[in-house]
Amino acid sequence: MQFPEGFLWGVATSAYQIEGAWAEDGRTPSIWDTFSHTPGRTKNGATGDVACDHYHRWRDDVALMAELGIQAYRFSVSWPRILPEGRGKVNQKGLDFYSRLVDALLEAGIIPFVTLYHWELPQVLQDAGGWPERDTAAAFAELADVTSRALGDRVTHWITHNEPWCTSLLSHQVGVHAPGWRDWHAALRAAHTVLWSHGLAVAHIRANAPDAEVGIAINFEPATPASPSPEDYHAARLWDGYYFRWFVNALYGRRYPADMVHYYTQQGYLPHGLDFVQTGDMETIAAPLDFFGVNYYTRHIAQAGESLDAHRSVPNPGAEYTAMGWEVHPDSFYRLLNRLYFEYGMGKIYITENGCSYLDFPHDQKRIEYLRGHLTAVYRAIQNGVPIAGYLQWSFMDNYEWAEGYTQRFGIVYVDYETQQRLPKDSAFWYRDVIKSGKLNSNFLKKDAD
Ligand code: IFM
Repeated sequence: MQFPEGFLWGVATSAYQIEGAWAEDGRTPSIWDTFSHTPGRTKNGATGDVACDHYHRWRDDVALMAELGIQAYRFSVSWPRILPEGRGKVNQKGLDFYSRLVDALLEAGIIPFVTLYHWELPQVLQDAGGWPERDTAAAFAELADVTSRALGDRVTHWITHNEPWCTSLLSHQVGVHAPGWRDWHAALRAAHTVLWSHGLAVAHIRANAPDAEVGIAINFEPATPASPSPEDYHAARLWDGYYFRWFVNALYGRRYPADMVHYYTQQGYLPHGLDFVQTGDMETIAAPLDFFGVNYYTRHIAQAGESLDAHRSVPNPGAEYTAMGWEVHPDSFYRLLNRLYFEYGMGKIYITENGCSYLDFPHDQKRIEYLRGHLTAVYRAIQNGVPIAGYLQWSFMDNYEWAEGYTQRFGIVYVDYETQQRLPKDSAFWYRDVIKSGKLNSNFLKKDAD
């Protein structure tokens, strides 16, 4: 399987998961510092205080990427490093860090993809109400402005938000991510502010970096009914509205899906309807984009009778599961990519995240099989005409997996947290060879499609 000429091969990380240096050079705490320092919130009480110490080791990390032939690197900026008070006063030291990183990447021939929000809301903004409040969107627009002014002369690929579903529902309704709320109404308000702030940010990036490509990274867990019964079908449709259509429809000018507005209202999650949506918001949210970022790891098997609060995919006996307990299902990825193009007409897609946690080191054959299977799905979708322009593997190196702390390892590069040594796994060399040839040997099996 030969990938098209110019297909971009890269890796991805995010600031809090790798940087460390949580209180250095003027950075103030984010909601993740508060959350991870609160007993009982993360596995073994793990924090991102040190993480991979990338803040001090970035030069070596870029050099290793270059050695592996990586062509694009997606990273995020830490909001409280750049705007320690959330808005207003700019911390030049914070901006300088990212500016140096961008220069080093460009010098190594690696294209930077900058994500503005990968979950590090400054704690001061949380104290003022956080994402459920509209003012937070105005503050985010300021971050977009300041950052794109500073880096827009060199950064050609921008991602406003990473996984708005996680920022809103996972963090305010399910409650396993910072700030750890369990409040449906707040979660739905947060989802709206996040989406609206995305549209505001797009305008700033366009003004400061007119030639750059701008997009957003959305995460998916495509729903499959557990059986062909109408009840299970209905459960899958509900999950689809909750996870997929609420976000994608709004971003693509279709507004919030009527069936979900009805459902949420019936459940009492929208006690005053969509009163938080103001005139013009939906048009701002649907600002035209240059690309659509897809994050995919697993699917969701839905069964009647389960509420969205239970948040549990029906187990699939005999299937392969990763260390996260996520089912390996490349065919759902293939179908998702087709749906995005044939149903929504995305003009250009980047896979902004895809990967798996396995603890094996250095011989991580299961990761190689996972990546091969999912790249095969990408290849098959391209054959159908789906315009996929690149693939950013998650993650370049093992890192802080949020509430899971350091118990999960998503990297193609192993990190020894005692010594901070970086040790490429077999998958890193495998990926290097794929990049070099632009070619893949298939492991697609008919059974994957069942
Ligand atoms: O580590 C996360 C990342 O921060 C966002 N997407 C999913 C990854 C794996 O859980």
